[in-house]
Order: sequence, then C-alpha cells, then structure tokens
Amino acid sequence: SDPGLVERARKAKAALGDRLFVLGHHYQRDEVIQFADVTGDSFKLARQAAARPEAEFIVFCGVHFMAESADILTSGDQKVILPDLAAGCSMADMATFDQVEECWEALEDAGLAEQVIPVTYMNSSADIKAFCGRNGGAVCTSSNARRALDWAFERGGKVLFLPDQHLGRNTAVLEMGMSLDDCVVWNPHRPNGGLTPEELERARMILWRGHCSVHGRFTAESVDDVRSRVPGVNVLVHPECRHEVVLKADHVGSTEHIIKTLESAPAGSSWAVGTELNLVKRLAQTFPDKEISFLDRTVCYCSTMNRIDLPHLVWALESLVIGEVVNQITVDEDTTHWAKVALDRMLALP
Ligand code: CIZ
Ligand code: SF4
Repeated sequence: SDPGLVERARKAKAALGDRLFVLGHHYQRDEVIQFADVTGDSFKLARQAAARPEAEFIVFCGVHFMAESADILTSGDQKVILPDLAAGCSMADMATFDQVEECWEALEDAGLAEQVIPVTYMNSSADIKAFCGRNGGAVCTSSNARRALDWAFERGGKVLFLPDQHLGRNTAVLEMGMSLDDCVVWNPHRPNGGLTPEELERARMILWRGHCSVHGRFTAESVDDVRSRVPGVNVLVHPECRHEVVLKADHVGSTEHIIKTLESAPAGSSWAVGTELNLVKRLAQTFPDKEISFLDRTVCYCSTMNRIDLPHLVWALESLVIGEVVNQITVDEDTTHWAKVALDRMLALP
C-alpha cells in the first residue's frame, strides 16, 4: 500500500491515542487490517467495542450492519464510524423491514404467527434485529445458530430464520436432524412468499430467501475440482455456503472456527477453504507450514467489505483529528432498545 498513506494513518492514530479504537473484520484488506487494534468476526468485534467504554471513537472497518451492532452495544456518547458508507452487505439488504413485516402479517392471517419464533443472523440490519426482539425472537451468529434454534424450538413449533437460508438450512438439517422437507423458503418477491397454506402449516423452518453473494458462489463442483487437483486435501467451508457444498466438505464452521482449525492442523496438511478471499490469503501467509488454498478461484472478494480501503480509513481518521466526525452510524433509541433485547437473548444462551 501507498507509503505516504500508511504514514498518514499512523500519525492520525497516534494523535488520537486512547480516544480511538479501530476494529477490523477478518474479511478486510491487509492495508486496513494493519491498523486494527483488534480483529475478529462480527460478533467478537461488537463485544470488543462494548468492552471499550473509554474510547470516544470506534472506527469500524467492516460493513454497515456491524457498525450498527457496535452502536447498539456501546454507550450513548461513543461514536461509531464506518469509513465508507457504501460498505453494505448484500445479504442484509435481502431482508428489508417492510418485507419482513409483510411476511409476519401473512403468518398472522394464517393463524400461525403465535407459534413462530423469529431468529435473525447477526448479518441483518438493526431494524430486523429489533423486529425479532419485539416478537419474542433472538439474534444468532454462525457459531451459536444451533443453540439459538434449540432455544427457539423450546418456545414455539416453528422458526422464521432471517436472512440467510443456507445457515438456517445447514444448521437445521446437519446439526439438528431435521429433514429438507421440514424447511421451506419464503420468497419476499412472491405473494404469500410463494408458498401454499399447506406448505406453511407443515414447515418447521421457514427460511428467508437470502444468501451471501460470496459464500453462495461456491458449488459442489468447486469441491469436486479441488479434490481432483489436490489429492488428500481437506475441504473447510463456512455454513453460509449452499447445503450441497457443506455436504461435500470435510469440515464446516464459523470464521473463528476456521481460523482455529487451521491453527491446530498438522504441518504439511493441505486445505481448501471456502470463505472470503482476504481471510484465506492472510491465513495462507500466517501458516506457511500448511498448504492453504482458496476453494474456488472463480469466486472473489466481498466487494462491499473491500470498499473500506486505506484512502477511506485515512480520510476518516484525519477528519477525527481535526474534530470532524464523518460517517457516523447511529441507530435510533427504539430500534436500539428492541435490537438489544434480541441480542441479549443470544448472549444469555447456555
Ligand atoms: O463476521 C461474521 O460473522 C461473518 C461470518 C461475516 C460475514 O460477512 O459473513
Ligand atoms: Fe455480506 Fe457475504 Fe459480504 Fe459478509 S461476505 S458482508 S455476508 S455479502
């Protein structure tokens, strides 16, 4: 990265000292990650932000829903900043508040809402988390989805799982022993979700029709190809991948699980990893004694994660130095309250 910009970022960070805390998501570019005070997945970063009440400014190098979660979990006077406001998440955008309300009304009209517990993945907007809080539901991450679903099924006969159909299906079928027939997909662009009343009545998991535009691109052929190219390879994928990909893989797990698996893998072992490319490249550099490659070379970076680059970070930091708060992410009070209810239910899971 540009040495001039590196120097400017370093200076601005030094000038802000303890007033500043920089969070870096694992999928961020190296040029940005080098300035992170802590790295992690979305959940770990939100908790890290909450554990820094003395920091006046939290610069979140990640995407919009993550900055919202940090604002929800930090105190009122802390300011959360997203260096580029165009860093959204296509998965989170696949479930808008109006669409989810419409789905809920349809469930009410069908007399089913009372037995449905809404559970949303962390990768969703603050108003979807608040919707879950208001309607007796919870948030989950990819590492506690199973526990969150167990919790939900103790309270209702059905779950509405938002917005990632793959995480919902993979957890229900591979970890909880449900069948594919127990799952239906709610398509927000079709009347009644594209489902018949009988299908809704019978379903246990109502999966929102959302997916990650990175993880959703790995295919069963990606796995077959890498196995034919690399004999003895271990295939390790994230549960946001399609069901058929996860079925063919050797291991499946959250970002933190992927990192730990590679950390403890024997030297000389070989791995094809199905997750975001910035992270896979960094892991290959971090563990040079293992053969770590990307599951499918036709899949690329998360384009919105990559919007946060060094020029944007420098701009955000230098603005703070001169007393200008740019790109602050704020969640209104009512949404914060109900989103926190849903987040707290997750934090209380056994
Ligand atoms: O940080 C996370 O939890 C993940 C898996 C992020 C993402 O964007 O998929
Ligand atoms: Fe969203 Fe997927 Fe990008 Fe994560 S990797 S921010 S889920 S589009």
